[in-house]
Amino acid sequence: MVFLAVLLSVVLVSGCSTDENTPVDCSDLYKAGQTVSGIYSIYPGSGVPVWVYCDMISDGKDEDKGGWTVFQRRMDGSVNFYRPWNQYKRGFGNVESEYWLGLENMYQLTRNRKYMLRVDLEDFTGKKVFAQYSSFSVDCETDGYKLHVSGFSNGGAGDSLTFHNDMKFSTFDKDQDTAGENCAKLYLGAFWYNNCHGTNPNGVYLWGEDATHHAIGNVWYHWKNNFAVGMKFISMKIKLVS
Ligand SMILES: [Ca+2]
Repeated sequence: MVFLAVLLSVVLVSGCSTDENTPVDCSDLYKAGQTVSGIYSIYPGSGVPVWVYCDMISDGKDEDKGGWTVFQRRMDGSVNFYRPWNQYKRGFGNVESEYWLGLENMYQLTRNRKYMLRVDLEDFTGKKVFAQYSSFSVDCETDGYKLHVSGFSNGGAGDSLTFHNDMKFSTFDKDQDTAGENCAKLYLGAFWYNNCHGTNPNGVYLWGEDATHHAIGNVWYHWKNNFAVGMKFISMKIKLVS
């Protein structure tokens, strides 16, 4: 009886640690009335809060506005994205500017919920385009954080990501790409490289166009049909499919 009481209290205590109102992602925050873009804490998996930038005002159809959880962002070259596996697993950078949310968080988010993906791009002349995908998920670490992305629709950017569908994630110290060489080392980034890439969002922040070293920049090939034009701004973000 005493044992049962102890067991019951343990269950109750662990039950209390999970607040039903805890937001899993920015979609939850948006639905709860948070309509201002900015930094929020979310709970992607194990009850540990993670700071993230929520985009609550993205353009597009009405149902596509708001509730976007940004998992990758480049905007001013302030953060070095040439980093090893453990950092891409856990996440790094500054949530106010440039950061990577972390593959484990992305797995935790997408394992139980269905998400769409939007990639926003801006060049150094101020032109803005985007690409959207109706389905996005990331497998667990044992499966190499494999990417699943499909359902492209064009916001002027063209499709540079379907080429990376079903690829595992690679860093310079963990080569899981389909090329004989190490794509992360060749192109100075980290990504779901195939053989090797159509976009390199975690590559070198080029500050514009530079063809000195082939395709090392934070480029999106199918917008410019050019591997030498680095973006001024990139953000990759996901939103719950309602
Ligand atoms: Ca390889």
